[in-house]
Amino acid sequence: MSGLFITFEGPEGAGKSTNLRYLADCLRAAGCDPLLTREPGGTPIAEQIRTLLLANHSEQMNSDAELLLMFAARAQHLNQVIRPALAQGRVVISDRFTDATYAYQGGGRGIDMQRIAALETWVQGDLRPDLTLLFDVPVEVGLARAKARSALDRFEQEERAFFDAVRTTYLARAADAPGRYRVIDGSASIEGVQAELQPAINWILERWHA
Ligand code: Z5A
Repeated sequence: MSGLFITFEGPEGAGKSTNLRYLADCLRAAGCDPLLTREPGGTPIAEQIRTLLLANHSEQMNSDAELLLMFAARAQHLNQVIRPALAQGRVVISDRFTDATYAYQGGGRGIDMQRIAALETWVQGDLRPDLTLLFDVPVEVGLARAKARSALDRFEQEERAFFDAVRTTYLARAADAPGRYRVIDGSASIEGVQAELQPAINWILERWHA
């Protein structure tokens, strides 16, 4: 048995978490019980790595160290949570996954994409999301939402150019593989975004029933 692996991606404040809850409610109403998780994180060990990654430190975190910590957390998450749930035939929905590594560590930090691809293959083998919902918002809209919500974490304090590169990388990846991605306009009203999600919800339910 093999489940469905769905990922939510986008720059900060794009509405991933808000819409993940909405999508999960729609699936539950149709009788499907998705497993909801997130990256970095998703297991006790991976959540400890998340705390380390998001905290503001007096010492600057080296970009390679940041990249390797992302994949260390991912290895734990995949083996403890994602793979077992998929093997049981469940719908797994992760708030961020490896597209975020390409966008933030590749686009934002400037790490060679081939290096990321090598780690992706090492840690994941051939496992890739079946569907990725990319919530796209202009950088200033997303950052304003993040600032209004809570104190900024280590990533949210980056320069404007960093966030521009993150957004550009996400959109380029979606354009390269349109079969896997649905790009959602995250700057629309909450009701407008939810309406845009309906085809994806139907897509998931059709495959879950099959
Ligand atoms: N990261 C990385 O660098 N490499 C990796 O491989 C991975 C991650 C996996 C943690 O991610 C950080 O880790 C992240 C990238 C890095 N960088 N940062 N920061 P995270 O997902 O935990 O953190 P986040 O991106 O900052 O999430 P977020 O700010 O919570 O964004 P969101 O989930 O997309 O948004 P939200 O919580 O649903 O909404 C934000 C606010 O906007 C909230 O008050 C909502 O009520 C409001 N909102 C949402 N939608 C709307 C609409 N449509 N209209 C108006 N207001 C709205």
